[in-house]
Amino acid sequence: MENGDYTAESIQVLEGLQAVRKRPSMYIGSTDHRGLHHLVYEILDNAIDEAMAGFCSNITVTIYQDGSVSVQDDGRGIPTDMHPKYNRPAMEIVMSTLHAGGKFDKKSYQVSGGLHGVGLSVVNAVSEWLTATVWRNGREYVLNFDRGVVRGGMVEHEPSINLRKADGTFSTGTRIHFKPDAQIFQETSFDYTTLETLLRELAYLNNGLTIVFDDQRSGKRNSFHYDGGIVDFVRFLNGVKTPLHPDPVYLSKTSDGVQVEAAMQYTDSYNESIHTFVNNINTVEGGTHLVGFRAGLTRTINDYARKYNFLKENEEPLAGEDVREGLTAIVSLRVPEPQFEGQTKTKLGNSEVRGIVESAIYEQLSIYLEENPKTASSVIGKAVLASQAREAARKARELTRRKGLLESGNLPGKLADCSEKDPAKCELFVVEGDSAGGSAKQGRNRATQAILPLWGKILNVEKSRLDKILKNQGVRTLITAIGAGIGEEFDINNARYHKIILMTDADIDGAHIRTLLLTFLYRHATPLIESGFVYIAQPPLYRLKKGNTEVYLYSDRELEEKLKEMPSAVIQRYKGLGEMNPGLLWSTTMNPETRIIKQVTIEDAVEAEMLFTTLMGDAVEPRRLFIQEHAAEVENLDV
Ligand code: 0RA
Repeated sequence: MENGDYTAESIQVLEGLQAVRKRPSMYIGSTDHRGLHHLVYEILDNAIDEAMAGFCSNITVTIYQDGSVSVQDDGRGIPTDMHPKYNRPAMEIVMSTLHAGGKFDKKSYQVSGGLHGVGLSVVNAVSEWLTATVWRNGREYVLNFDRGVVRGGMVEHEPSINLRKADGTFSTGTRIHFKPDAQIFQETSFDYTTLETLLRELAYLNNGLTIVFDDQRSGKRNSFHYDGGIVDFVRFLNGVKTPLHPDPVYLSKTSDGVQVEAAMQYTDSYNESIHTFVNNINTVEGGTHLVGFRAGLTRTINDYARKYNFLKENEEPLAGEDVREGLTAIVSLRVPEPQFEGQTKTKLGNSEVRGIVESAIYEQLSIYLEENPKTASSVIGKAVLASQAREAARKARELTRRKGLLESGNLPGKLADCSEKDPAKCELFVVEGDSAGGSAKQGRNRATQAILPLWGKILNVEKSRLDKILKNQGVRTLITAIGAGIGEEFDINNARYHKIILMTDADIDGAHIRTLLLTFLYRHATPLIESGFVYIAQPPLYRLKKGNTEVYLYSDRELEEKLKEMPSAVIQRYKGLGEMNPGLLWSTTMNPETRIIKQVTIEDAVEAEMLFTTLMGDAVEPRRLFIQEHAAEVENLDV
C-alpha cells in the first residue's frame, strides 16, 4: 500500500472521526473525569469480548509517567491483512471506522464472534496520539495515529518480545497505548482508585480472567483474578458484615437471548446493597432488570412464606423493602441490544427484560429455597421482623406527623432561612459546628442562602433502623429544613432548596460527618442526589501572604505550585471553617460568583456508603486495614 493513498471510503472514515472530535460527548458521554475513564473501559471492553469468545485470559492495564495508558491482551490480535475494498490493513480500518454500534448509548453486544472493535475508533479520535501493536503469525505489527489520523501506515517488525511458546506456536495479542487529548478533556490525569474499582469489578464479572493493573507513576501494582465470579464479589462486599448463611446463593438462566446471573447473600445489617450490571456496565441508575429482580424476589419469598406458614392467612404480604433488608446482591446480565437511558446512561430501558429477570429469579430461587430450608427460614424470619419494624416505624412517623414535627411550617430554630421563596434560587448550607455556623450566618447572602448548623456526630446510621433515625434531633432538623419528607414519602417537588451544600472542615472529622450525611441522604432521600441537588463546598486549605498580595489555595498541589512563584511567603493553614471570619468565608467558599462547589453524583454517594459501612460496621479488622491503607490519601489527616 502507498502511504497517503486515500480512497473515497477512507476520506469518509476521516470525516467520521472528525465528527467524534466535534461532539465527543455524544460518543463517550462527557469530557470530564467520567468520560476520561470511560476511554479505558472502551478498550477493555474489546479485550473482554475476546475473553468471552474464549481467546483471551490475561489483560494488563498500565498507566505511564507521561499520563498515557495502555491495555494489552493475549487475544487473537486485531486482523492485519489487507482489506480488499479499502486497500488498507484491516487493523487500520478497525481503528478508524465509526462502527454502527459505536455510539455511547447503542453498544452492540454478542456473546462470541461479534462486532469487534466498537469504541476503538472513538478512543483513537479523542487521543493526542495512539499506538496499536498486534502480535499475530509470529510477527509484530505497529500502527500510529495522531488525533485519529494515521501516521505512516502499518509497519511489520521483528517481534520485540519473545513470541515463541513451549509448544512451538506463537503468542498472539493486542496492545492499545494512547494519550487522551487535552484539547478535548478538561481533565487528563487518570485516577488510580477509579480504574482499580473498574478493573476489580470487571474481574469479578468475568471469572477466570486475570487483570493486572500497573501504575508506573506511583509504582503501585495489583492483580485481579476470581474463579468464583460474582459469588466472590458478594463475599467481598460482605467482608465487613455478618452473613446469615455461609455461602452466597448463585442463580443463572438464559431466555430469549438474555443471560441472567445473580449472586445473593443476606446479612444481619438493615440495609440493602444491590448492584446491577448489563454487559459489564455498572447500571448505577437501575432500570428494568432491577425492577424485575425485586419483583421476582418479593414474589418468591412471599409464596414460600405462605406455603410454610411464616405468614398467617390473615397477615399482609411482606413488602419489597422487608425482603431486601440486609441483602447484598450482584445481578449481571448479557443483553443483545441494550438501551441505556438516564442522566449518565446507566439505566437499562429494555421493557422485555423486566419479565425475563423476574421469572428467572422466581424459578431458580424457589428451587433453592425448597432445597435449603435452613437458609430459607433465617432469611424469611428476618423479613418478617423487618415487616414488624416497618409497621412500628410507620406508627412513629404518624405520631410525629400528627405533632407536626416534620412540617416545614415548624422550621427548626437553628435554621437561619433565606427570604427568597423560589426553591430554584435557594441554597441551604449545612455547616459543621456552631462557630462556623455563626460566621456563615453573618457572611451569607440573606436573600438566597439559608444556614443550618449541625452539631457533633449526628448519628450512626448503619446500625439504626428508620424509626430510630427519625428520633434523632440532628436528622429531624435536616429533614424539616429541606421540607420534602423522607423514605417512601419523600417528594422532591416539596424541596425548599435546589442546592443543599455540605460545608464541613477540611480534616478527618469533617470528612466523617460528610460521609455520614451523604450516606443518610443517599439511603433516605435518594431523589435529592439523583436530581443533582446535593453539593460539597470547597473551602480553601491555605492562605499565602506576601506584602499586599494574598492568595487562597484549595489543595496541596496548588500550594506547591504557588510557592514556586512566591517563595518564602507566609503560609497559613486553615484547619476549620471556624478560623475564617464571615467576610472571608463568603469570598472564598460561599459567594456563587467565585466559589467552587462539587456536585455529588450517585457514584459519589455509593462510594460514601461503602466507606461508611467499612468505618462503622461491626468488623474491626477490615476497618483497621482500611484506615491504614487510606490514611496516606487523606490530605489533611490530623493525628
Ligand atoms: C476484529 C476481529 C477479530 C479480533 C479483533 C477484531 C480484536 C480486537 C481487539 C481490540 C482489543 N483487543 C482485540 N482483540 C481482537 C478476530 C480475529 C481472528 O479471527 O483471528
